[in-house]
Amino acid sequence: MLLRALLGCVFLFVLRAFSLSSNSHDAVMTRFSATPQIKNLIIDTDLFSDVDDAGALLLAAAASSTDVCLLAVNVNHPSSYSALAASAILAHYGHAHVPVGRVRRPLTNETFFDSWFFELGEYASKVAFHWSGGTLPWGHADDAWDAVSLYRKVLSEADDQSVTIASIGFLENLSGLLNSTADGYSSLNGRALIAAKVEELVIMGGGYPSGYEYNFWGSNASLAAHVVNNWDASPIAYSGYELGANVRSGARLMAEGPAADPVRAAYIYHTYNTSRPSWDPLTVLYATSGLASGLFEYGNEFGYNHVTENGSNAWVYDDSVRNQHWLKLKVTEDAAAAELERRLLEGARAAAKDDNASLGLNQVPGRHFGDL
Ligand SMILES: [Ca+2]
Repeated sequence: MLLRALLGCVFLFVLRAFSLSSNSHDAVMTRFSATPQIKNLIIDTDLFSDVDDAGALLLAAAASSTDVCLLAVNVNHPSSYSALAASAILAHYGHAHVPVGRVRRPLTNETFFDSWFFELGEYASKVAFHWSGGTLPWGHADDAWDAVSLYRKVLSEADDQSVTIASIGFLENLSGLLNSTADGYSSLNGRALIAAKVEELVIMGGGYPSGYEYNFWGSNASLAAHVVNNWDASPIAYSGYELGANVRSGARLMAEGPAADPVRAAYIYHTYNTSRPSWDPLTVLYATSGLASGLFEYGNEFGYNHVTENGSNAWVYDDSVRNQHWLKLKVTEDAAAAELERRLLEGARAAAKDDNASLGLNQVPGRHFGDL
């Protein structure tokens, strides 16, 4: 894990090539004749007011091993603790090198307070402090990349049609990417860069076939409308409110997960040992594994999504548009929850095993949550 953290996806590529070459003589030949297809992934998260973003980051980090390469994480909430916590989580899961981007607005020191239900707790600042690490250690949120520049850098460096973007929060950064113009990274404008590099955009937001959901109205509805109504340069898959609302996860991670795991702690801080809906983990699971995961199917054959200026959305059944779909579960909600719990636990245990092997759990700086 530490080696991978140092070398990033170069190590992933070599590992994949070696894996292919070790199978057979024919496979040895493929090492020289074919490039292993790796799915490149960028996450855009509002990690702040719901812990399912942390669960989603765990899944993305855990998937980034043999088939997925996590290129960057952009944060679309302006709290400095959101960016710091993202960096901390990435570092814990062996991705200390992965760059973190931030919104163009000034960062704040806001912390979450559940003024709606007085039920949920704050976790971003606590995870950021106790698990400080990665490219943005505690106190260094201002070192984050400008999210739009980070998009343009990693997209310009990626193979054509190789990048999946998973949006699990607000659409501010993606709106900026869409509006961006040629720079030192690429002579292409945002729309052309997306067309060249993005294989699929996966958006958690809206309801299907129509709805009024937080990720579209909760920050700046006009930016959500800008992205959804103008993104025609790649296929899009939508993960709606109804997909994850009744898929409850986190309970097994809290009950059985490693004591020093930051995402387990985040769920405990946030939920007080209950579980949460799984909007973002399901979205990232689709982004990493697609329909091949066996959990999803498309809810429509054709048409496109439209967002109004107040953030509501409705599907437009235009049979000339064939590259936009909303997702439905192909399995029961309980089965989807069980699969998420399995993956969350497996990812957390793999990271803990690595830490124990290399450092010894009690020697890891900043991790003092053995009694959680
Ligand atoms: Ca989110």
